[in-house]
Amino acid sequence: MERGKVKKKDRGKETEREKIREKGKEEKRKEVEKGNEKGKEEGKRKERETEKEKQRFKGKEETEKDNSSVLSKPLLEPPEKNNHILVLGLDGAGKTSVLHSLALNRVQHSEAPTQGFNEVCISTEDSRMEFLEIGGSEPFRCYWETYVSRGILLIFVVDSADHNRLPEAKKHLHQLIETNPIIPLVVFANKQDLEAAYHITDIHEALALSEVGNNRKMFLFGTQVTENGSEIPSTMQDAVDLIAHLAADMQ
Ligand code: G3D
Ligand code: MG
Repeated sequence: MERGKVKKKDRGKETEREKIREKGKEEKRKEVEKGNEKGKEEGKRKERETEKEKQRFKGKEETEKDNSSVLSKPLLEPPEKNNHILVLGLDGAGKTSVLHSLALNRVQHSEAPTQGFNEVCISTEDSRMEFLEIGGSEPFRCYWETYVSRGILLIFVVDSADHNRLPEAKKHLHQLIETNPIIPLVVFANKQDLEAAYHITDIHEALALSEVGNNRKMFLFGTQVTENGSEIPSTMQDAVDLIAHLAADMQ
């Protein structure tokens, strides 16, 4: 009897243990399912992230492609060719901004100072012009004279509002034109949008352009690069046409 009772008790305990084991298994199963769900969610999230990343990358690639339509090629080594249209002037005058705006036919400010050389190609209906900007800061100025002696046209850009540096700009400009007695000169009196900007007649005087030489073709334009994406002023469009003519004459 005792034993039977014990057995019954034992069986009871066994059933109890059985129930606990079952409950444990059930909970574990639920945990695993929950885990799987979480895993699936995590997987989906990662997929979404990768897709977003791909889209971002594609966007970046497209932006880069768009910018490359400017055909701007920053070079660290001096280029070999001789038939460049040179774009020179002190650092910060706006050489890159003007050049990119002319190439795109839309205002486009530069994003960083030019370190070295910057080649830009502009194609019009009947010509293809290769521009070479050389950095305007001290370490790059030693290249100016070398290139001006083999260039076909000199575009000299000045910041019309930077009154203090106009004498320095004038000194460099006159050294350059002495190096090449026939190269035509186009001066861009840039940043005309700024209140402090000198009018082009004052720039003509400040740069002593009357002393440039009677046998040389010389032109002066007021230019401005204002809001990114806006249309370039008509004076800048006229300047491109003139540059194309001058370059064709020199080829
Ligand atoms: P550089 O190539 O001659 O060194 P950048 O000059 O084209 O790099 O321009 C130098 C700075 O002047 C840039 O500003 C650029 O946005 C600004 N700039 C260029 N052209 C004009 C203009 O016509 N008007 C005004 N208001 N600003 C101009 P950050 O701020 O990038 O230095
Ligand atoms: Mg530059």
